[in-house]
This record gives sequence, C-alpha cells and structure tokens, in this order.
Amino acid sequence: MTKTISLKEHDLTKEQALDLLRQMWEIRLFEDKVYDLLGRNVIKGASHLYAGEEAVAVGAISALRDDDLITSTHRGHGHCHARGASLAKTEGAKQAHYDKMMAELCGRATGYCLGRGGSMHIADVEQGNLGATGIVGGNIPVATGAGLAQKLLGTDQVVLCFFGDGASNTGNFHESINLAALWSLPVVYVVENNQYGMSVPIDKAAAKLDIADRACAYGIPGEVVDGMDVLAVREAVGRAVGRARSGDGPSLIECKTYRWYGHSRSDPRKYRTKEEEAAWKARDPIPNFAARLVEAGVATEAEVDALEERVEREIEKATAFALDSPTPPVEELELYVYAPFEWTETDVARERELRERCRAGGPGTRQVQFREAIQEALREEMKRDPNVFVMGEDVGLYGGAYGATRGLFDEFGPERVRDTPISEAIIGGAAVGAAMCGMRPVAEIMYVDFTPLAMDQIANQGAKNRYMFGGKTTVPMVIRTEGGAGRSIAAHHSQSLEALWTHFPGIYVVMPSTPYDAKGLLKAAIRDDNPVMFIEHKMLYGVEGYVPDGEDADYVVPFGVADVKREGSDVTVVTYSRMVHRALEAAERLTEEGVSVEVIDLRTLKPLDMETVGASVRKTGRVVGVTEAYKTGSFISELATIVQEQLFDWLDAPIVRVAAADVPVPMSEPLEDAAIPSVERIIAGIRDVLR
Ligand SMILES: Cc1ncc(C[n+]2csc(CCOP(=O)(O)OP(=O)(O)O)c2C)c(N)n1
Ligand SMILES: [Mg+2]
Repeated sequence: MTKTISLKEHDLTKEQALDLLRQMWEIRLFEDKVYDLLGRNVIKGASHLYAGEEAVAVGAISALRDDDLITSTHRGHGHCHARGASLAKTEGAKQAHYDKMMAELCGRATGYCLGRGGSMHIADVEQGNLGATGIVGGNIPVATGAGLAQKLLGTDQVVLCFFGDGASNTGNFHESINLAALWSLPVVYVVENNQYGMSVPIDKAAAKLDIADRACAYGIPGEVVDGMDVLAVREAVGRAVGRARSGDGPSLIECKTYRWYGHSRSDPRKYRTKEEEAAWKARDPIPNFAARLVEAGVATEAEVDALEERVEREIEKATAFALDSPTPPVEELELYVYAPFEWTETDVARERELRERCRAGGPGTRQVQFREAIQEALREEMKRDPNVFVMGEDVGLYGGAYGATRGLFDEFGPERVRDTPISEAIIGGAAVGAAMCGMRPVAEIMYVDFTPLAMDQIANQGAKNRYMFGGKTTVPMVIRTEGGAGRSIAAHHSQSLEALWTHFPGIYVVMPSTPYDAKGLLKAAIRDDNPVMFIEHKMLYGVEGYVPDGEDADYVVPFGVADVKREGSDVTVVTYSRMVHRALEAAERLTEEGVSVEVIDLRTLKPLDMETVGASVRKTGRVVGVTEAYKTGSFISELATIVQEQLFDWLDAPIVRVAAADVPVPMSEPLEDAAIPSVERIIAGIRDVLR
C-alpha cells in the first residue's frame, strides 16, 4: 500500500503538490492527443509517447532549481513538458510552452525548434533543456560535457540526464559515467527502466536486472526507485541533486516504470501480455497520486477533477495553436546549419599580406616547426580566453602522441589540460556538451582513424544540434586529430578520413600544410562558433616555416580562403595538407620541361574556396586533384564534381584525380609508399591532363 502523504514530511506546499499532479495530467493528455493526431496523420514522423512514465519526469525535474539543465531522449515529451512547465511562472507562459511543444511536433514554424527537430529532437536550450536525441544513448555524453562545463565555470548548477534501460547498454553510458565519476561532475543520471528497449525485455538485454547496481562499478551512489510514485522519484533525485550541487559528484537513479502505448504508434505490443499491462496500469501514477492527495486531505475531489478539466482545455488550445501556425518557409531551409560568421575584407587582406611576408621569411617573421605552431596557437588562445581548455588521451604531461600539446600542462595545470580515459565517444560528447554550455573545448582524438568511435557524438550531436534545435545553440568546439600515412603504422593509424567529415552539414574541416597556416587556422577554429574537425598530418609536425612575429604574432587565417602556394598557367593542381609539398615538388620538376603548374592549397575543405579554384581553372583550363585519401568517395572526387558543375565551359581536358589506392594503408614501407601519391605519380597526373 502506498503511504499517506504528509506535505510537511515531503517539504511540499499544497500548490506544489497540485502542480505535480497537474504536470502529470498535462503530459498524459498531451500524449493522448498526440496519439490521436498521429493516427489521423496530422502529426507526421515518429513520436514515442511518454504516457505511463509521467511520475519520472515530473518528480525528477521538480527536484531541480530553475537554472539547472536537462538532456532528454527520443521519448522526450515528458521531459520537455515538465522542464518548461516548472519554469513558466504565469498561466500565459505555461500555455505558450504547451503551444510551442505541440507546434514543434506538428512541424510548424512556431515550434520550439522552428520545425527543424520535431518529436525526437525537441529542445529549449535557452531554458536549460539541452535537447532530446534520436540516437539511443546519444545524450548521455552531452549531459556529461554540460556537467564538465559547470565544474570548469565554477557554477553550482546540476545536469539531469534522462535515458532508457536500452540506452544503459550502450558504450556511451559506460564511458560517460566513468568520466563523470572520475572528474566528480555534477550530473544525475536517471534511467527510465520501462522494462523494454523497443520489443526486447530487460531480461533479454542485460544479465543483471537492476541497472542501478552498475553504479558501484564506477564508485558512485546508485538507487532503485518506484518510478510510478512521483514523490519517491522527487526524493531520490533530490538527494542526488544535493550531492551533485555540493561537489560530491554524479549518481545513478533507476526508476522502474512502464509505458502505456507501444514503442511507437506502429507497434502492436505483441511482446507484452494483457495481464502484465493491467498490473502496471493498476499502479497508474496519476489517479494514485490524486487519490493520495484527497485521502490526506490536501485537496478535495472537486479540486482534483477541476484540474483535469483545465488541462484538457489547455491541450485543446495548444492543438489549435499548432494547427493554425504556418509551416517553416522553405526558403529558410539552410538557415541555422552554421552559426553566422563573416570574415571581413580587411581580415582577408591582412592575412594575405602576412601570408606573403611569411612565405618569404625575413623581418617580422620567425621560424617554427609545425608542432610548435600548434602549441603556440593553443597557448595563445588559452591565455586570451579562460573558457578554452584542452582534453584528450595523453595530452597532459605526455604532451600528446605527437607533442602538439607539450608544455601546456605545466603552464595551465590539470583543470585546463585534461587527460581523459581512452574513451573517444565521451571525448567527443563531452566537448559537445561543454561547448553548448559556454566553454570552448579543444579535444584531441589521437588519430583520425579513431574518430569513427566518436562519430555519433561529433556528427550526430555536435554538428547537428544547432540546426535541429532551431538555431538556438552553438557548439564552438575543435576536434584536433592526426591523419595520414608515412610512419609504417598501417591501416589503423595512417588513413586520411577527411571525406567522412566533409560529408556532414554543420561541421567545418581544416587541413593545414604549413606552420603558418596551422597556427592561424587553429586560432581561427578556436574562435569560430561552429564545430571544427582540425586534421594535422603526422609527417608535417617537424616541417619548418615562418610565422608572423612581434605585433602581428596574434593572427588568424580566415576559413574559406585557399592559398595559391605557387602560381602557374598551364595546369591547376588542387590539394591540401601534406600533398601540397609533393605537388610543389612535382611543379618544380616540371618547370624544367617548360610546364607551368599552379598549386592551390585549399587549407579548409569546408568552407571551400571555389572562388580561388575558379579563377585558376579559368586561367589554365586543366585540373588535377591530389589527395592522400582513398580514391573512392574522396573529397577530391567531390571537388571534381563541383568544378565540372561550375566550370565545365572552361575545361580543356577531363579532370584527373591522383589519390591513394583503395587498399587499407599497408605497413611495409614499399607498399605504404605505393599506396599514396608520390611526386612521380603527381607528375604523371599532370602529364595526363596535358595530353
Ligand atoms: C543507437 C540507436 N540504436 C537503435 C535505435 C532504434 N531505437 C529507437 S528507440 C529504441 C529502444 C530504446 O530503448 P530504451 O533506451 O529502453 O528507451 P525506451 O524507448 O524504452 O524509452 C531503439 C532500439 C536508435 N534510435 N538509436
Ligand atoms: Mg526502455
């Protein structure tokens, strides 16, 4: 039997108790309405309904302060609802919140995410709801990163992270909780164990049925709670929030609960028996809580009934608001992919002048290695902006696998130069969450070959959150990584995977070839409000070059400005990173034969400077694209298509691609050499295009 409620014991006023009931009714009736609208095809797409689980979201969020944060899941209406409802202090603000939620589900311009996110990606970042995710478990690292930001910023705000029993079997769960425990981050992990991950019951997905038991493996408190009892959830989460706020680190709270509807609308629920459903429904969190309030004399039956009727009217109003709202204008399709930032003509002109000065060397310049250029950029940006910090595997005392962070640990200490566990997903995800909360992380993934381990976090969350959430957030993070062949370390440490990253909208891709470019581009990347994949070639770290000195030492290289590394009139070679050096050597050798080759270093693949490429192609009429990446699907293939689309009339010959062989990069030196473009192969490519 449930305990009689004592408001005093639960530290609740009557208004607060009734508000918990009201919020649960709001979620229930909202979800019933969504079910109806889905059935009539008014709401399109997937909506995973939260009915049955209301006590979890409402109880947990009621334990938060207004400035705390949440992250949510594909079954996120309840979380979004409770967070928004608890922050809205007037009836008008509450109605506006329901309106924006319903409008978002209906794909309208007035929705929380302006119709970009819909049910599975609903968010209200401006009010501390860092968003839902369609990737099961995808929000757990983001929440952890948001917790890291609170720690670094010195706030006492707490992050509440909701996820399902299914999500607790993803690597994200383990990597996140390990890191949060290690760094004592203020995150409360709330598992909504509704007994199923789609159709698969918990006992077919995990050998141990209480997910909270896993907490002890990470040395944090874990607790199982009756997720059908709003006060039990509120209390357990309240204790965990208290620990997090006072610096005692994360907790794992498992709420046993049940969803009333199928996984999604198309689910006939064949995997559940009628008896099982009936047993859970007898424990319905809403009428049970209402009865307890009446029984304890907190509210009358009439008050409770009036509440339900009022909620019905609110949801009807929200539905009418949504259906009367316009859909987003298609002309605005591309709005919000990138945070706006325009380099001025003056920036570009100044950089051109500095570039020329450094190409020549001499007064006002200084010679450094590529590795030192990276170190200098990091050091200068960390000094300039206290929100810049570095994290990754072995970036601390060791100084990074290639020494690019050497010296930073001594200068800035372990808080701002953070060695991480070998957990690429959480390195990427913590960067996303921290960046969404005002930090400027520079996260190192040791090799580009390992970036696929973090791909969900960087590409699905980091690159897309701004767009999916209606332009209401920015993700100013830099992922630094090392790519390329040349050290006989074979197929897991030698690839050029930039094309994977140029494929995703919402992330820039930068590949410098000289110390000058590396320093200026890295500083620009750190200052940019967009996610940046910054790929350094491992064979370039020892290369020397000139950087501006004196009063020009603090310079940036604007994104989307290619550098003509050598002028020529017969052929345009377009390339980037290490291949720039080989292309220049090829060009030099061909001079002896009277062939004049222009070499364009793209510097940033995204944004791409087609203006510079176009001007060159109009002059030469012949293009060779050179890349160290596998030929199939390489970025140079994309470039060839763009040239063909935009400059076909100026072409005098088919475009030639000189790329790596489509074989995993082999270890043995002669094989490795044969796999990637040599100077000779570039010369052959140039001869081909001249035929
Ligand atoms: C990474 C990933 N794998 C699979 C899916 C497909 N899928 C969506 S929800 C779901 C079940 C998730 O179960 P759980 O985490 O328990 O959440 P619940 O749906 O029960 O709330 C699955 C398999 C997905 N969206 N993302
Ligand atoms: Mg589940």
